[in-house]
Amino acid sequence: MTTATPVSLNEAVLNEAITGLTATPKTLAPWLFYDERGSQLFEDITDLPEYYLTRTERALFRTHADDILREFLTPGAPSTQAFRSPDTFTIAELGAGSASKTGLLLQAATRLQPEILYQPIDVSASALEAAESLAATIPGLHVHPQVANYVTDPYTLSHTTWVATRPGAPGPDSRTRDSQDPRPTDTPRSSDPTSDPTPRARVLALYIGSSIGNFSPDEAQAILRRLRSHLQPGDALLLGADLAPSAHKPIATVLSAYDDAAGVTAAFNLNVLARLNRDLDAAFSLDRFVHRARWNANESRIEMHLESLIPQTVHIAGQRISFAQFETIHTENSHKFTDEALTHLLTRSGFTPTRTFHDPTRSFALTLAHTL
Ligand code: AVI
Repeated sequence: MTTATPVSLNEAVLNEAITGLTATPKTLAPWLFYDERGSQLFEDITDLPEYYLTRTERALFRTHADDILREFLTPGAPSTQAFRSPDTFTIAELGAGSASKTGLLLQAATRLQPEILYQPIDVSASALEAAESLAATIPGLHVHPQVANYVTDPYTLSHTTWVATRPGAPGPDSRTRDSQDPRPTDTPRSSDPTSDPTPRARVLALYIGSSIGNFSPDEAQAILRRLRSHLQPGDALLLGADLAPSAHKPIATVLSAYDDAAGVTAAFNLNVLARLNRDLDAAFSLDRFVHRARWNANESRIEMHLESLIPQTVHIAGQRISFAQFETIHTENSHKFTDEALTHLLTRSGFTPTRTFHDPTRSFALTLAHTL
């Protein structure tokens, strides 16, 4: 996959369009989906009856939020009713979006620790505004957002509690801090006020939503290795991934999640051409292409393509792009994992998987992996 270079967005769209559409086979990178219209269509997809991923992962958070935190803080310890966190911790999230599922975990976190710092990282500033608004509904939650592309941009993960750690410096939560809070911002907070003035917090990093599936195996490893380099012993990753078809999960179920009856995924896929028309003044006729979703068993992935219904030529920024009838533009891969493949990916990225939470039909997995 090609990612946006640090030029203007329109230039990045143009580079991607020309590079991808003059290649053989033709491709367009999936980041092109997510303009304003595409982001709305993706939100609509997550509510579709066929798109089981979001609701299954949400149900896992609803059922297991307390177990996930207990396992993060005390790996392997038996579940006891009266659990107290042995350490201070903070929660970070790559590609947080609006963080609607994460709210369930954050709520559970505030039952263990009265104040919790949440560090969402996302390329979309408007999505982060929605993540920030969680602070209004979860007492004790402090949100420190970062606008960054976690694949290409630098990002940071704080290992301190939510208050400022340098005298006089604004704290990580300075944008969201409750104005009623009586503590001065340069007062570090710790369960033991006489302890280290910059108390270390363990980090639980979330990478959920099966976003990992949209990258090639090498790219996925690079993303996780980079995340691992920000983590320290005692930290952990919670990875959410869609599972491969199995005896409990027919291929047809997976395929229909990417080819729904209402045509929302088709509209999402075709929006990439509409975006090229809008952003680059290209001249794609959307009714001359159709959405195709295919299962590629060798690569264990759903592929999305746009197929040209007729032979045609389209002009983009002075370039002629010719299509044969039935020729496709490959727009997305969505890898589906076995538990073994997830273990392999995590291990070679420097993590030790410690526990996996499955839904009853083993459609989706939330895997907790420690840094050890
Ligand atoms: C964002 N990502 C995890 C989605 C997926 O399922 O691969 C994107 C998507 N493409 C079509 N439908 C949803």
